[in-house]
Amino acid sequence: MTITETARRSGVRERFSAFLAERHPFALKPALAAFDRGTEIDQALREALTTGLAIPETTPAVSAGERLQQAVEEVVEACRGFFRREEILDSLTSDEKIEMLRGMILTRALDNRLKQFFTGGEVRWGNTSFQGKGFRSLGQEAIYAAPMRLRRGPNGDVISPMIRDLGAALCMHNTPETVRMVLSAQMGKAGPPMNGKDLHIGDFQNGILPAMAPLGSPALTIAGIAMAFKLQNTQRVAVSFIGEGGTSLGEWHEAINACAARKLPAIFCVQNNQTALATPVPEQSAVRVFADKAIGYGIPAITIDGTEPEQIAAAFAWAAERARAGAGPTLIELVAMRMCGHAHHDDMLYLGKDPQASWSYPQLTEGGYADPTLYEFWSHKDPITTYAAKLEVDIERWKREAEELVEREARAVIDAQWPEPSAAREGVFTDVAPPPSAAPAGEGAGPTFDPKGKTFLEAVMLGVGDALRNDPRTFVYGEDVGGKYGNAFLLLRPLLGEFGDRIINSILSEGATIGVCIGAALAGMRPIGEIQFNDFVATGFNQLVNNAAKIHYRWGASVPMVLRMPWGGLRHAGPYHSQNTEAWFYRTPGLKIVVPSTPHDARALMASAVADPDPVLYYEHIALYRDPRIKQLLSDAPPEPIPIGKAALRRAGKDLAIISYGAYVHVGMRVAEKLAKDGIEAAVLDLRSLVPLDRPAILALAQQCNRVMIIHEDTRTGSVGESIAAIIQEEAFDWLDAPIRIIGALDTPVPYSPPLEEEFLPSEDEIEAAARELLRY
Ligand SMILES: Cc1ncc(C[n+]2csc(CCOP(=O)(O)OP(=O)(O)O)c2C)c(N)n1
Repeated sequence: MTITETARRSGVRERFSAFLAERHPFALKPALAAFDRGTEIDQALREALTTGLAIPETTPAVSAGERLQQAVEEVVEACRGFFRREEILDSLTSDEKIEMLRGMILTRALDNRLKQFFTGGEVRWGNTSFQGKGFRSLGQEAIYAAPMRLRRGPNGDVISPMIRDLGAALCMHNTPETVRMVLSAQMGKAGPPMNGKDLHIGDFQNGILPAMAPLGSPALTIAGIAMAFKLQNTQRVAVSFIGEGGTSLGEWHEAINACAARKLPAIFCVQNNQTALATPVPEQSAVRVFADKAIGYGIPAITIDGTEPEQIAAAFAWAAERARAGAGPTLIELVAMRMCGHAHHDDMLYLGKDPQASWSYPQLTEGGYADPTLYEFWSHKDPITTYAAKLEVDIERWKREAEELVEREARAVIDAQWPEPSAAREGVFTDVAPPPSAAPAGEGAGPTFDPKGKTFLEAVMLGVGDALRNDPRTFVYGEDVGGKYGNAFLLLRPLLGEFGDRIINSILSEGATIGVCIGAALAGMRPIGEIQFNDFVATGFNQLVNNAAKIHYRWGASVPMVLRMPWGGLRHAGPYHSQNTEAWFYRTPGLKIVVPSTPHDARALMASAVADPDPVLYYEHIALYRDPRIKQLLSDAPPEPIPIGKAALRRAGKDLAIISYGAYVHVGMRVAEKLAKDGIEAAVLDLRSLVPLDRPAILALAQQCNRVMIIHEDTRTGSVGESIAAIIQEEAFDWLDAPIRIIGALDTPVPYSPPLEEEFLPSEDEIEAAARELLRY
């Protein structure tokens, strides 16, 4: 790296020194000396920082020389990055500079108008004013510059603004529609993309992933979008924004780690605005600077002034170049200060007095919780006035124009319709298929059990193989699924030869597994995620219930992903490898759940799940994997998909309805056979899907048999069985001759030792006795 013309420009030496002192202080002296001499900086650093001392290994099998060389190369690379950013700075055109200035002005005009909406009472719902809920961005408008050199527009890069990033969103698509979208989101009016269902902003068509309140979650969606971009080889980049408080969230760390480990094309931006909601930086983290968090993930990072748009534009352009070149993610920390409350209602508490919307910063008064010393310092660094002064332009006319534009859109929002109340019921799922009809006994049930057939485990594998073969967008992502291994049960091993590059090891993180699938699905892939044991889904819970489940309802996008959930007990595997987690998600609107009980259904339901436009949890019972009693001969060709939501009547009968799913279908069948010996005809309904539930099949059977027993392996309280019983008693009470009986496991964790687990689980004998008692009622 030689000193270029760019590096000779005024101010570069100062910035270079500051950069080194900030990130690589021990390299400051030699690097600056080389800079002053005009000699090769790389070589100078290598000579100065590499020592010939004979040091033994640093840690087992790692030589000191190797470690030192890595560290030196890191500094060399960082210096190259600095000069590349200087070149980019040099290349910013006057049009771009004017756009950044006007973009910041528009951002502030919009923020002011949101504040006016909050205080003004212009929008009324019935007899009361509706203020809306919104987040302020005063002091942080320079974020407008971040996407300046990204690929903007449809099929370009994708950013995930945090809740207050109006500026970044405006830059991605600087149009009156975006202004209206922001205003409409706060005011809950009909209009894209939220149509009143959420207050956050976004426009995915134009590369703006709608923001989420759970602050860490979108970082994982961004990791998934970056994964898709890499698999699609499109040279697109995905960008995550978060506040310094949000960097304490595990999901954010998981996202960076997932991207770093596979060098995905992503950028992570931390906006350190000095306080989270009310928690100051020193109480949030012990790091020196937030950029240091990157060290833990082996990616480069920089800390820059978050009020300097040119520095910001150059930093993101450089990070995007790295990402497009396959060098992986970069962390950019922007330091600024929030010059307003966290949200409109918080201005009063932060500043001590509710301010009027204004072009200049409000006074901090006594009683406000903002730090007065910091506030005083940052009040001299208003990004709009400083940049206008730097460009030597008069901005009064642009302020008026921005105000006029914003006002036009605000008026349109005031006049806009409220969403139709009925819309509250719509949009949980992408497809609006009518409820399926009950399947008559035997229909579509697949072949009979045959010891020469395929196991349940092989059937799941075949289903995954069908999906990989049929659709190049499909890939598998989960812990230990790839390489030479093929998942914890070796289920995927037969597929590794043919599809090894599409069976991808995730990092050890359920949040990342699920989040990456969500993002990849949004970006056009068809991911099949795997949770090694469904018990561990708890550490990815937020991604399922707050992200995957809500996207379609909130802003209309489909999330076509499948999440495989090896599941259940009966194997003496203890409290963390045996649970039934289906009820956790059964009551979360937005997630479909399938629970196959036979090899045929396992393969056919995999086909349906992969083809489905919504997130589908695919529960595969581990105790069925190698159960020789339920093998089935399967054809080479993929089977007809089974519509999700269609139950199967495994056995016809008129005396008792046994309703079950998963492994307990077979227990139900065995009990029915025993009862048949006494002339009792018990029907067995295999639900096959829990969401949507085949209500017609359940109700028809209840009406036909007049006695209903629901059996499942899950613990009893709050179970799917209790929910089904409630449906039957509400809708088929008149047909019942006896109370509905629900049999589930004890309301305890799953115990390990064989006698304990057997006590915990409902036994065949217990179920048979309950059935006979019910028949006697
Ligand atoms: C996971 C999560 N926990 C808590 C909150 C409530 N909350 C909203 S904003 C906020 C502070 C965020 O601070 P920071 O990440 O620094 O961003 P800033 O608001 O300062 O821009 C909190 C705690 C949330 N939205 N999400």
